[in-house]
Amino acid sequence: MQERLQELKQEALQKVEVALDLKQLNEVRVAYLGKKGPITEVLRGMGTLSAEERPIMGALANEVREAISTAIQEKQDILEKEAVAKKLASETIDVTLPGRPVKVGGAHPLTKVIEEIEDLFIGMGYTIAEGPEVERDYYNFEALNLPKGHPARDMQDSFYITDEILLRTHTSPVQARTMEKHEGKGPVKIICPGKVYRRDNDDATHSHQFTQIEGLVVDKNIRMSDLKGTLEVFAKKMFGDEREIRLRPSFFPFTEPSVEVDVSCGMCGGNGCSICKGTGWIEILGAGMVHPNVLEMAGFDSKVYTGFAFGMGPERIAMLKYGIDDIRHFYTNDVRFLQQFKQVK
Ligand code: FA5
Repeated sequence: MQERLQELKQEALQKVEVALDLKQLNEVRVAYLGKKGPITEVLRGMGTLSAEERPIMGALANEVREAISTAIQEKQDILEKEAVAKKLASETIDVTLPGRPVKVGGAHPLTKVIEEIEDLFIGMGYTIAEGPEVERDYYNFEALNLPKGHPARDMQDSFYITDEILLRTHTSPVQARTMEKHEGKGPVKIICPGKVYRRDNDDATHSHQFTQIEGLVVDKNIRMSDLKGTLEVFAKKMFGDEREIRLRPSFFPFTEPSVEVDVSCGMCGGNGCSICKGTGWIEILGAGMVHPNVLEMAGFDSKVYTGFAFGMGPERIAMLKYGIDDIRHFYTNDVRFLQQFKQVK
């Protein structure tokens, strides 16, 4: 029995020695010190010993248990320290490594152009007005001197929702709504940016959904020369001091007289090239003096008040400013296109 105990001790100590991790060590503990282990087994057989042998054997068994237990505890301390060291090593941060760059987006080029135009007009004392994109036929057409059945309605093919409700075809309804709110009292000095919708076929210069910025000034003694001066400041700030504008007679039912406004071609300096189709001029917006009918319908006395209005497409302005050849680039979210405008202020 004595030999068996010594054998078990050697065996256990060796297994403790070679245990690679805490799991293996625990297996040794269970195997040798557990209730069903061989030492307990040996102790159970002590009943067969003589009274003199029993205490000697009991002491030896306790000594063996103690030795194994101590060895396990020591090994456990070592393995735990190793595990902590390993974990720390695996979690070490190399602070000298270069950081991973975070991709930063930028405002959409159209947003930038719209904000630039807004800032410019805010600097001239305008405020920003907004209106609904789903609009009443009344504000989109009738209040703008375009009664039902008027042939000029065909100039803007519309998306109707009901007979009376449509997706606005231009931002001009915002001027009608704003004038109405003023209840016949000037001055009114607003710009209205926003989305508009037309049943136009998409191509390089047309989109079924695009943006417009409307401008409206109503007060006493507003003249065509005020309109021209305002648009001259706008064109020079947007495109450069060397650029000129010209006004050509045109027709809009809500303005009289009406004009199309051209800016001198930046590519050829006005001499004529393929960009301006040989004319030296590029069309940028429609404008005119607010029609007396429009003023009256909104509650203004057209004998006291006059006004001018203009409407432009920021996509076309941005295309001219940055040499963009297709309006669809604005809507297809190609980051290669968008990234080029990240630095543009
Ligand atoms: C109008 O919409 C008038 N409401 C503008 C106006 C306001 C005139 C106030 C007088 C007084 P027009 O249909 O020309 O006008 O459109 C104005 C601008 O919107 C055009 O110069 C063009 O830049 C842009 N535009 C028109 N149709 C499209 C389209 N399908 N895609 C992109 N831009 C367009």
